[in-house]
Amino acid sequence: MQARTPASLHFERRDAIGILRLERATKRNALNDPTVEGLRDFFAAPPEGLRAVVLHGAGEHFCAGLDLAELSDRSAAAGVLHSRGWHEAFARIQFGTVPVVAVLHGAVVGGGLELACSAHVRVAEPSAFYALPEAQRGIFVGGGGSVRLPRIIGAHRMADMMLTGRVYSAEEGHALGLSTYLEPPGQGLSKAIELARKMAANAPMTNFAVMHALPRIAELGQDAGLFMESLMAGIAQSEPEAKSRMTNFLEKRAGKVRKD
Ligand code: 1HE
Repeated sequence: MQARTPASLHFERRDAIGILRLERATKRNALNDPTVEGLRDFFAAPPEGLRAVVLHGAGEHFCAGLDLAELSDRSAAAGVLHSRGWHEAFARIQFGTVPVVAVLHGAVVGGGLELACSAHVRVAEPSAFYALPEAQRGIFVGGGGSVRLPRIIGAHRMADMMLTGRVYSAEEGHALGLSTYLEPPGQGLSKAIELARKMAANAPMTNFAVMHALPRIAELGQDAGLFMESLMAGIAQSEPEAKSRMTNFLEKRAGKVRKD
């Protein structure tokens, strides 16, 4: 059953594309519990027929991270469970049923950066900046940052960000792989929608393989990785859609690969 989104999340549909907006601009889209639970529930059961999602933020910033107003007098155990709740929500994004493109502008900090890292593709605008101010707040990352970020920029750079409060600009973040598209001001969303449409046009089994097999294969040693790749390749090519797509190309009914 499809979940209702909380007021802090705005959902709009354009055919097979879903556009999900963090809708708490007055608090710089800081992630409170209802928002994290809303993300979890949305990605656990996306609306029927949705093939890709664009995630972006209202106002001047993508996301200011954890809602610090909620960091009350939690016990250690309650803190662990709170972090596990974020893990569950962000895993629903990374290992869900639809590929996700995040549009990054303004602050992409703390839990906001952790959220961005759970998306499959990141499009940045020049206003984006990246930071992990957890050390300044006396806390640690808890939304999967220590697992996902080192795989993108390296543990040494993450340690630098946390220890020194280093802030990376959009250009620096782009060079490090925090984004794979850097668009002119105000054009991130339209680019993300364009990319989402391309994803939505892929065979579902290929998108499944990219979302679920690829990150796991990347964690394996060469021998096991190559074997798992072969298993996934065999499954994907056996799909009727793969057969018809290949026939379409051979019979000149499908597009060629062209550079832009
Ligand atoms: C917030 C939050 C927040 C803003 N929680 N309320 N994250 C941080 O340490 C980042 C803290 N935020 C900032 O550094 C700045 O707010 C921004 C650079 C993001 C934006 O600056 P600016 O000048 O546009 O906005 P502002 O005036 O600082 O904030 C506007 C309002 O949003 C203000 O509330 P108001 O009632 O005074 O209007 C701020 O208090 C509020 N606000 N950010 C709560 N984060 C799972 S572990 C993850 C751990 C973390 O994410 S740690 C990092 C937390």
